[in-house]
Amino acid sequence: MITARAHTNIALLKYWGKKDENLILPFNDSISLTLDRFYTDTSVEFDANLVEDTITVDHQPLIGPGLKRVTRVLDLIRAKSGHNLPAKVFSSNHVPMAAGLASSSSAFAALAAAAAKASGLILSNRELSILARHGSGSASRSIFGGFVQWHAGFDNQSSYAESIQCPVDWDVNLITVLIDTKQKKVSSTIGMQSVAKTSPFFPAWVKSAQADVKPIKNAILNKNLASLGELAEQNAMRMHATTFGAIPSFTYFQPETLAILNTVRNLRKQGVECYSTVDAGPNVKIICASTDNEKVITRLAAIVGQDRLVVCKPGPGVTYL
Ligand code: 2P0
Repeated sequence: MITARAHTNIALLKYWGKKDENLILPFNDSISLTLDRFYTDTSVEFDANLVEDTITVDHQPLIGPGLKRVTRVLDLIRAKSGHNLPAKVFSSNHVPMAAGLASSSSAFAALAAAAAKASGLILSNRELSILARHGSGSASRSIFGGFVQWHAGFDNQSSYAESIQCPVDWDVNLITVLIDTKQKKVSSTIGMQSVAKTSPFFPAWVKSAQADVKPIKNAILNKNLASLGELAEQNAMRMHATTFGAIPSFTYFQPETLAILNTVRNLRKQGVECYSTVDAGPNVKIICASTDNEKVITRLAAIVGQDRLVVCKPGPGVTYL
């Protein structure tokens, strides 16, 4: 039995749309920060005595589309290692209670790492990233810690993530604002499919996201928080603009999302260097230096309450326990 731990990541340059649905190849590169606070532990054992794969997530048997994705990753590993044994998988997510952040990124990164090792395979992080990608695109990035780039690529082998900077040796952290902890109505998978097919803004999104790759990477390498934050916020707003143009139109924003976005802009006008990003849900993540946390938290706590704010630091890549 092998146990691996992987941490969730938040994209500062978003993955939003697949050019190949089967292989999970994105239209554009994406760049993320792996977080220290939220992670998944997954144990895997291949056992000839089992009749079929048994997958338990947070003490519940996994069913539906999630199960199909896990089986897909396990099948790839079985094919690679040349055995056909059923697997027992036990996974637990360590995120604040129903935070709406139980991201598939940490789940599939931990699964790929644990299952590959349990099969006796010795794989590089790049190979693990490719395997994790088949479970969920964003999981390709959670194999690595700190700042990470997922190269879109053009086929299975060329679409992988790699480290930009780890450890992160400058002061940048991320404050998560928990606005709605319920399951979202439009999943990321469905949302990105819909915009890629129907939103006239989608081609402009892909073009602008790909153009952001170098500037965002440079901002990270130059440890330039203002440049990184501005580019990340613009990128997130452009991603969400595609949803308004979709047929039918939809949005992940809720009234509190807009209130937080405005507050962050106002804080900036008052000289506090803080920037927002929003994923496929209503929660806002704020990028700032830890020296500004108190100012940001005081203002945000007045809107949502202190108990809905979680400060995250850069986290590590996948490890074995
Ligand atoms: C990201 N998101 O780059 C973007 C920004 C959500 C918004 O990656 O279909 O769960 O499983 O590949 O990885 C969430 O999408 O989607 C995501 P699939 P995934 O973080």
